[in-house]
Amino acid sequence: MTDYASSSSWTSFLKSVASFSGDISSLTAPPFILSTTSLSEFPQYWAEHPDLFLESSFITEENYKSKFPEVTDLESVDVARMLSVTRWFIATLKSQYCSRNESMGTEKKPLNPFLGEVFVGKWDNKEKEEYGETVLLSEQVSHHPPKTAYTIFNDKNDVKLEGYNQVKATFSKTLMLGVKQLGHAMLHVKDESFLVTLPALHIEGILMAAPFVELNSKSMIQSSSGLVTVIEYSGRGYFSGKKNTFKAKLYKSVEDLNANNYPLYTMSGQWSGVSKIANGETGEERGTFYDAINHPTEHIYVKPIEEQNPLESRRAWEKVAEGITFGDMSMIAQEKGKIENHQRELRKQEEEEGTEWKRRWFKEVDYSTISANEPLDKTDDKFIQLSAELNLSTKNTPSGSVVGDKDDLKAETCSHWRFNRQAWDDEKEIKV
Ligand code: 0T9
Repeated sequence: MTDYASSSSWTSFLKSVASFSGDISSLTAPPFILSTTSLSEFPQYWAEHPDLFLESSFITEENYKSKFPEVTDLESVDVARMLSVTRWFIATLKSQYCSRNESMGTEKKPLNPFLGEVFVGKWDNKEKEEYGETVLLSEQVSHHPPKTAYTIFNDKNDVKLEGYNQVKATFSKTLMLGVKQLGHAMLHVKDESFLVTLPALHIEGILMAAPFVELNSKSMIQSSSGLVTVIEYSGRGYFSGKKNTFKAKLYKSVEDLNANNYPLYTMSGQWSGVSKIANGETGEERGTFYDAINHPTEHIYVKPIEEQNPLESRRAWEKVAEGITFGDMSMIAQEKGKIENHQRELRKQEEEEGTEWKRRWFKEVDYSTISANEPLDKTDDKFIQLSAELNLSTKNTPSGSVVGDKDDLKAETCSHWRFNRQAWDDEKEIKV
């Protein structure tokens, strides 16, 4: 334990939490709990294992059995791809939810991106020619409330991920921060699509100035092949005495899931450690599913700051980040103030001109007028169809909400952010 917990800056921060309005960015926290990384960078966590991100695209009718040698009862190439996508997803969790603790000792409050902030980079995978380049583009498409849209694509192997992040947070009386994620992610691998719902989480350890994430609830991965995986999370003590545990079940169809039939496979263990795969009916083990310890992450390549555009995250926040590193409150306030004033100036100007900040690479799609039976070319993605399979709400609800539940009934809009590839192909100023 550190003595941060008893510092006056922390106790006064905790007092300010009592009057929390729902907007975490408005809380002024002491420098030691501030991260020098903006939330616009978080989408990189989806691809810090470029091999697993791409793996399903290499699985074919001819080779699928060899991809999971210990799973001797694999019945089809679709199942092999679904296992692969499930493994990729499980492998992203350690980056998504543990990496700040690993690099900085605790979870920290990320920088709150400004409207139009972008973060771009790539994994060039030079050592593996067949991988080609994997590119990440992330853009802050809304400031109030904060929303970050992103895509990660690999043209060579026809793999694309797109999605957006938005959270709703509430402090409980015991100073636990409950967080619901409102966005979703979609993975497209050649002709197959997967809808991924995002788990709810909570931040523990705030009182002790040592915050960390625990996942709750579940995630679903619905494939256009009909296969579906349900992943349930728990923290210490529920499934076992270990932290970061999960239980995943891969079903042949949503009908099997709803009828409580046996899954094809169950995967369980620690997502930040080792997990095993077993036959879903007999429980017979089929070897290791994923071992996070033996899979170091590969970090994204980002251009040096001197070569970055002023809208690029690390360049824009450079001075604020310096202030945080020095623990210099007044420098932080001054440099943050510059960014905020500039943003206010822009908003004022737009209001006077009757214009709006132009989103760079993403567009907002209103799904309220599109139905599940509509021809696919009306939407360029399969969000509606895949949601319908699982009876998921397509409204702006916490990820994983079901049609007719209380969040679905309360929500009014169905607007989601999608990548506009043409806009990126036409991009002249920002390069990866
Ligand atoms: C999408 C992820 C998300 C973003 C972060 C809640 C949180 C902001 C959102 C959900 C990523 O794919 C996954 C991981 C971690 C999530 C963050 C953890 C966290 O603490 C922050 C919130 C906004 C805070 O900074 C709370 C302040 C606290 C650390 C100090 C009291």
